[in-house]
Amino acid sequence: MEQNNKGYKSGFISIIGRPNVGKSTFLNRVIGQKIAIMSDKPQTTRNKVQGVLTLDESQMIFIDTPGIHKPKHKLGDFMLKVAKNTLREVDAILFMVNATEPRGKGDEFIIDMLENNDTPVFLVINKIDQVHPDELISIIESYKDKYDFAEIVPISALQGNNVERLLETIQTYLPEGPQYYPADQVTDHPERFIISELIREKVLHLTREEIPHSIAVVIDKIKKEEDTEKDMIRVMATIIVERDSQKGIVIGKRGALLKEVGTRARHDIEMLLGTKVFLELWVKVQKDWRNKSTHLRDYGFRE
Ligand code: GDP
Ligand code: MG
Ligand code: K
Repeated sequence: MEQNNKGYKSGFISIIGRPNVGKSTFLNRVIGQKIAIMSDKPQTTRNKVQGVLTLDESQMIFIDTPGIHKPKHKLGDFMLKVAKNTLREVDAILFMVNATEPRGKGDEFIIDMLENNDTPVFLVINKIDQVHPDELISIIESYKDKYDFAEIVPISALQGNNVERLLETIQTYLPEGPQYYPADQVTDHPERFIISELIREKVLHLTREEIPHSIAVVIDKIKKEEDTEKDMIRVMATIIVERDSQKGIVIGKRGALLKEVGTRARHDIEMLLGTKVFLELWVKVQKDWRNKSTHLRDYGFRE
């Protein structure tokens, strides 16, 4: 704890909203580092990722909550439970919606979920760079009576409009508290998770629609190579798919696709860790892993 001035504020802020409203984009802008994975495909972010913003007067710990939606299978149930618990623990909730889309069932589901929650909820209307001010007014109208929002703040996470003001407003809601994390720390132990998400992102990008989001990437080992001249980190990871046919797709002709996944992921991991990386990837078939609760723990889903 480097700083414990009287009046210093700190707290946890959860970001919730339908897939693709811009939660990761916002977090990345605020933290200024690629810690949450951005993608046009929904549900790329499946676990809590914390980004820490340290300012002179406050420290904000952001939680990029997975897209909350009606559960379709066991993993969905699990995610929803994690999300609900998270929402009770935090100091503020940013409920992010897309200014270019009318209020939908997914938004209603989230609003229902917020019932019986004392945490202040901000309605953050994102992507205002894409709408006319009149449209923005009708979006606000369509939400404002649905919940007792603490604040309604329009922003553009992509272009940065009003993001500064949003941060200042959040600060006013935070309790007095210590600086939980050192100022130079932007994430709370997520290297393993980030690395697995970087690999998963590359697989999803390179396979387009052929490989569903049901894949998982498990980091088997991250180890410093002692016997090399330069600093070098060895990362061993396994890509888990559900069917043999998917295994074939991920490996590709003569291993070409897997090799490309490795090249791209290695590049990003090297940027993240700031050292040379040796990446070893395996592909494994594990049928129906999503529905096996016992396996969820192994894949890094914690309650
Ligand atoms: P998430 O699923 O809520 O985390 O959404 P992402 O952050 O992955 O963003 C989904 C898509 O919306 C990406 O293509 C982003 O570039 C885009 N996006 C996010 N914020 C904005 C914004 O303020 N304006 C515009 N025009 N696009 C945005
Ligand atoms: Mg996201
Ligand atoms: K996404």
